[in-house]
Amino acid sequence: SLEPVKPDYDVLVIGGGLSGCYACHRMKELNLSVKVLEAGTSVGGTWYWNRYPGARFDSESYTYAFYFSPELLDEWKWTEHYAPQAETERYIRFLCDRLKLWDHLQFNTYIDSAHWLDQDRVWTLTDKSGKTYNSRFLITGIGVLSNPTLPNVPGVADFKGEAYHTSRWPKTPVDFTGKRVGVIGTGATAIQAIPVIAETAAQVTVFQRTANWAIPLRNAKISDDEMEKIRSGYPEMLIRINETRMGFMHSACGDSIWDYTPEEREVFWEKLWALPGFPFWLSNYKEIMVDEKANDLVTAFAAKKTKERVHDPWTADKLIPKNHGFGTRRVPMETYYFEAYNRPTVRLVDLLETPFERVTEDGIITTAEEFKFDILVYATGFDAVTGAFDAIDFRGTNDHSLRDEWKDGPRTYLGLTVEHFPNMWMSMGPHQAYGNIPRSIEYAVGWIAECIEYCRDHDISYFEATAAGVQDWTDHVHDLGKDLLSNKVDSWMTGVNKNVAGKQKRIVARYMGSAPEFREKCKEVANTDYSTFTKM
Ligand code: NA7
Repeated sequence: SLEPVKPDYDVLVIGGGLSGCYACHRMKELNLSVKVLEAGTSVGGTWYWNRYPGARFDSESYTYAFYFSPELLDEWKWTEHYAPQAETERYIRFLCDRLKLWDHLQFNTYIDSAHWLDQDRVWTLTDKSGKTYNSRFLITGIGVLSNPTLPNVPGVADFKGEAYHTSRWPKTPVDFTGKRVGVIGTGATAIQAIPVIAETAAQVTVFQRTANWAIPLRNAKISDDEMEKIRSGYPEMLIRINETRMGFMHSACGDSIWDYTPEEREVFWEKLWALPGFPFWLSNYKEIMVDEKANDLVTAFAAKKTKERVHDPWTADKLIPKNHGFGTRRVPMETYYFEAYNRPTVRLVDLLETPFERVTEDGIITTAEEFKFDILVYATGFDAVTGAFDAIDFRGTNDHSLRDEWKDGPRTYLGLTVEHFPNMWMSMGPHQAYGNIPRSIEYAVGWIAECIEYCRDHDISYFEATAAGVQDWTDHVHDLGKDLLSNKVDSWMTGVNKNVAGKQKRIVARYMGSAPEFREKCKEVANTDYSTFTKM
């Protein structure tokens, strides 16, 4: 029609996870009208969808929350060093209560398309039911790992028993007691779920394609005394997590592996191994993620650790990755994962030896065997990073399609904006610093909020990344990643998903400079009055 489209809102936010909630808060603070559109029936994003058994943080709870409000930090009590899903979901609901976000959140709203109307300088979003929403500005908070994928194996729809993707887990807990369970996948999710499922199931068969390195989480409860200490330590903790490369509390060791004897390395690695969580990965010698020789040494140490824990030698050997070195894919943290295979009820099937033929009404057939199951658990991961964007038909100026724009890999400016997509900002889009995600979200959304405030205060109704900006940033991100062993391996971190057409080729999905460097770059741009953007 020729009638100009008036925005219903100043700002629309897609996604009611941590990004969406914080964006909502910041927009409210600016007195802008804001609506958050969320597909689920409530808030939480990742922590709403992933309620599978064993789901929990791999990072210390008290570093994985928002730090913007000392009051909120002070009020909240974590009960475990690595919080389980239910606690995190409660935490996010607590944020919504305290920040009075509920009225701005709309659930059961799955956005299909987001189109920019050039003439009106308005974003118009359409949900699955055909309802539309218009705004001046658009923020995406659609997640890095939010678009789940099922295996591309024939017959997946034929199975008549219970079947769940771990990221679409039902709210009523699944009862595994006495059941024959097939688990597909051995990523971070499966590694959390398998030991818990094995506690009650009659039989667990794990179908593994690629083994993963995993290290002990060593979770523990937080006592009231400990929580008091954590609370009084928040100001120092904030300084620390702002300094580290990935926003975690663990700093890089910085030492060269070649300055130490094999015996000294062994002592150092034993020390790191005994620590809870990430240190063995993040605080290791500086070469392990870039130098294959160094990586081989740490890989041999990790392999020895796995062998010691699994009784059956065939299974132990299969659980040790052969095609990628330690740390080159996202390292899952585990709680008695390897010991689960010592139960007589748990069996590993190597899909490289005996691939799937099909899923049937009552089980799975591989090239070697027919399996009967009551329950199938698909821990098969996500169309990651760009996948959540591909699921929505984003159209920018002159009908530019984001899917087309990114078909050979994402192209962004600061990981926050895209050329041809004016007035749109991404929280946790590709080419952003990830690491400790809530830290990254707090920074990205903060930057976006200041940018929108600038637009408001300067009557800017058109704000767009330039071709030059996008080229520079994309080159920079590629450059930073070129020596990384993790960029030479297939994984969700390199955008590879064998179940999705067009996702077989590796891309540079993540910014791999340090978080402080990322923030510095973004700050420089803001400090020049966003001079590297087109503003009208
Ligand atoms: P991941 O880490 O992507 O793991 C998915 C797993 O599912 C992985 O072992 C895959 O094997 C396996 N998979 C996927 N498709 C198939 C088919 N078709 N056949 C057999 N096996 C398959 O996802 P997660 O949910 O575990 O973890 C995601 C992130 O969440 C994690 O890294 C943390 O950051 C939090 P493959 O490796 O592709 O051979």
